[in-house]
Amino acid sequence: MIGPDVAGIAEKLGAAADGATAIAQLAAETGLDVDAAYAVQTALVQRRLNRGERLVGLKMGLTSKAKMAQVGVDEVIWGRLTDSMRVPDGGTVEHADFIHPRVEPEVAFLLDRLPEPGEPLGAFTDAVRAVAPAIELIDSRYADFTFSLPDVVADNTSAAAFVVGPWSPVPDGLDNLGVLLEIDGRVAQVGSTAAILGDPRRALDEGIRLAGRHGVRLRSGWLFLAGAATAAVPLRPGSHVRAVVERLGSCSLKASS
Ligand code: OOG
Ligand code: MG
Repeated sequence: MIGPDVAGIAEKLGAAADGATAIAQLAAETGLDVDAAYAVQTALVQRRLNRGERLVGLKMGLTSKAKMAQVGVDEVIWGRLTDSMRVPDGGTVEHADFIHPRVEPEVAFLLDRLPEPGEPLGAFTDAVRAVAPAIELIDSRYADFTFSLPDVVADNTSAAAFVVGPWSPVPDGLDNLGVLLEIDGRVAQVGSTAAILGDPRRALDEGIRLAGRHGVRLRSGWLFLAGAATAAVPLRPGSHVRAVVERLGSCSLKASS
C-alpha cells in the first residue's frame, strides 16, 4: 500500500504558512495517522531549516483542559520552535503575516543538563536552568482554525511565533502560580499553572517521552514551552498583548494595525 505523500503535504502546509492562506484539512483525505503526521511535521520544519532557520526548542500543545476543550482534540502534542518564530519581548508582529492568529499565555523553560537515553529524569531543577513567562502566537494553517489530531500535529501544532520574558531561577513552587492574559490592558484570560498537567514540570517529562518516541532528544540550551494554561484569544490588528505569570513577571507583544 502506498502511504500518504509526506513531502507533498509538508509543502502544502509550508506554502499556506508562507502565503498566510488557509487550506482545507487533509488528514482524513490522505489517510494521515499520528505517526505519519509527525513525519510531515519533521519535513515541514526541515523546509524552514533548509532556508537557514535554526531549531531552538520544543513546544507542548494541549496540556490543559481549557486548550483541549477549545480545539476539540484531547491528546497532548508537541511541536518544534525555530529562531525565526521568536519575537523580542515588547516587539511587534506583522498581523498580515498570519491567517487568523491567536495568543495564549505560556511558561517557558531554558533547558540545561538533560538525561541520557534510558536515564530517568532527575530533579527538575537539574534539567531546567531558568523559567520565564511567555506568549505563544498560534496560527492554524487550516480554515476556521479547525483540525483533527493528525492535522494539527502535521501543522507543527499551529506554531507561528513566540515571545519569552525575563528569565528567573526556578522558583520553589511552580505548580500553582496565577496566569493572566491581558489584551489592551483588559484581562482576557485568567488561569493557573496548575492547569498545565497539574504541574508544568510534568510537561517536560511528557515532552521528553513523546518527542523521544520520534527519535528527538531535547538539548541543553533549548527553549521549552509547557503549553497554555488558558484558552487562546484572537489577536486583532493593532492590539497589545501582555502575559503575566505570578512570581515570574510579564512579557508582551503588539500586532501591527
Ligand atoms: C494547537 C496548539 C496548542 C497549546 O499551548 O496548547 C498549543 C492549537 O491550539 O492550535 O500550543
Ligand atoms: Mg501553545
